[in-house]
Amino acid sequence: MKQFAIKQASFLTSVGQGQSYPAPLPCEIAVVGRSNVGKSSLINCLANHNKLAKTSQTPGKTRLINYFLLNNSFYLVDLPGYGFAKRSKEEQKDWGDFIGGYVAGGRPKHLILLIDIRHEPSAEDRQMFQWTLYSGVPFTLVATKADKIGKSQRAVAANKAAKLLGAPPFAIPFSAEEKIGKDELLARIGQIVEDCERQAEREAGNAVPDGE
Ligand SMILES: Nc1nc2c(ncn2[C@@H]2O[C@H](COP(=O)(O)OP(=O)(O)O)[C@@H](O)[C@H]2O)c(=O)[nH]1
Ligand SMILES: [Mg+2]
Repeated sequence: MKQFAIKQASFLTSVGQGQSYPAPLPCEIAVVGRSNVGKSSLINCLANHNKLAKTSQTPGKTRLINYFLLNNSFYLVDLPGYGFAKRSKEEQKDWGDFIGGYVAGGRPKHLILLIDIRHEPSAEDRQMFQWTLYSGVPFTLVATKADKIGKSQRAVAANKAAKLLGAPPFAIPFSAEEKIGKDELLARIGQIVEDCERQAEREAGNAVPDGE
């Protein structure tokens, strides 16, 4: 099978709470996970671009939904992270309303859920996973920072993290730093994009022309 490649990547826009979203495309894939899990690094790695999405040593900086346009055909979306301890209850509720509204609103066709390969999923990771199930949006689990553990342990640790989340016990071990799992995740994204485009064509084909 021909490897799916990212040939073009650009930042499109940031959307804050209450602001309007860009015109939809057939495929929108959102990257979800706690602050600092490696969302922005994963996007940069996939896009072959060091500074497309801002990475940070300081967790919890991003309060915006960042849209990236890839291959001039689909959106990859960097969602604000959760689990930032210094946030007030009010801020946490705002985050929940914003992201919950986004996920339930029908825009994302697929969620890439990130968990740290080294840690047991947090209560918030598990809650996010429950939301995902409830939303019905298909998802792929990715276990980040796989370079931090030995090669022979990666698959086991990734699958264990997925299981602890309450998910089917499979996650793709991934490292932005060492490009581990990049080809596997790109192939997955290629499949998702293709499925979305097929679905869009079907919907266009089924549309009843005016006056009939
Ligand atoms: N070792 C290692 N560190 C990573 C990896 N991905 C991200 N990081 C580091 O984790 C921190 C948070 O990454 P970032 O992408 O900003 O996380 P985000 O808050 O989820 O967007 C940064 O210091 C990154 O350099 C990885 O694959 N391996
Ligand atoms: Mg980020």
